[in-house]
Amino acid sequence: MENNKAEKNTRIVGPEAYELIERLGAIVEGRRELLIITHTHPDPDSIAAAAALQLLVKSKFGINSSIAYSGIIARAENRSMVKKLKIHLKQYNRIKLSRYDCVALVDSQPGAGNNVLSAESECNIIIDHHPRREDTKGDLVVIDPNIGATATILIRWLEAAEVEIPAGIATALAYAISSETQNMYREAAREDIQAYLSVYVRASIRTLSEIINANLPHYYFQQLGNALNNAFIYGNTIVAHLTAIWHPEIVAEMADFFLKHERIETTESKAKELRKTAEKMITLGKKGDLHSRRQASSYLFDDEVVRKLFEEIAPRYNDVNGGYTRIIKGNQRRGDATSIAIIELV
Ligand SMILES: [Mn+2]
Repeated sequence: MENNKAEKNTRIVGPEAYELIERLGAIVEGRRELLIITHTHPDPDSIAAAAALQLLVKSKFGINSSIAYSGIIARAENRSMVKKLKIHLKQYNRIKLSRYDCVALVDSQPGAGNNVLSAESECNIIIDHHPRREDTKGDLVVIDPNIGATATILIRWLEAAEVEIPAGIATALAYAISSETQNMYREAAREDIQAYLSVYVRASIRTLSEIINANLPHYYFQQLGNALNNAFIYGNTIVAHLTAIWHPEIVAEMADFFLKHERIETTESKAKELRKTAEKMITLGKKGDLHSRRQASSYLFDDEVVRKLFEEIAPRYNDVNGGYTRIIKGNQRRGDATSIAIIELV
């Protein structure tokens, strides 16, 4: 009974969708070309949302667009997603900016740090599900932090605009929602589940499975091996020494991997506190005398961690003073938008 009631209250195509599409049309109509910007290192949600927006403005308003990212597509799953679904993304530094007279940003906001736009950058259209930043402004700003994926907003619009979603884009959107919400497991909104189901029936299940089970390159296993060998638990944080990394994205991949550990629930602010302690501990470890060891024990409680600190970790930093750690942001926790972090020893 309860379920039925909720079902009626939440519709994929809400009346507000029609109004927003009309406003979108007023912005893009008559333009030469739209530039759609994703994350610097685009994740499935930003890639799928960009592809869906591209489809919407083309089908509904006849406007061409390009999708651009400024970093690299690092994860094997994401590489496989754009390759298999033939989603065309351009390198931001290779495009001619003067060609575009309208700019959209998906799954982020100017100045958020994970995209090429600064807070002062002109951006016409912003579609996102992260908490609204104070200085976010544009001609059309649609931000819904109660939704688990930007892809969900775009699916709602495509349906309201009665645009047929081809299998490739349906597959991208389905993968975006499932990866963003960890298979609907992590605080997906009812809208996300409904949107997922509506694209899932149009998606290529085979391609979806090929993306999820993408072959992982050798460096992934090398990095994972290093991380596993060097990681230790401190409180409810995993501290992992990753040695030389192939690309910054790999750190987030490792952080995601370690999030499966039952004791990990560190938030960014806790990680910042912990960082101070970690730096202090390494300083004690470098001194290496009995007094320092006792001081460290009173903080760390776990003898094995103290041993590891004094015998394995601290000696690595003999030649440097300070700056031993770096905080890596992992995925954002849905619902309360707390950032999960992992501390890396550099
Ligand atoms: Mn997202």
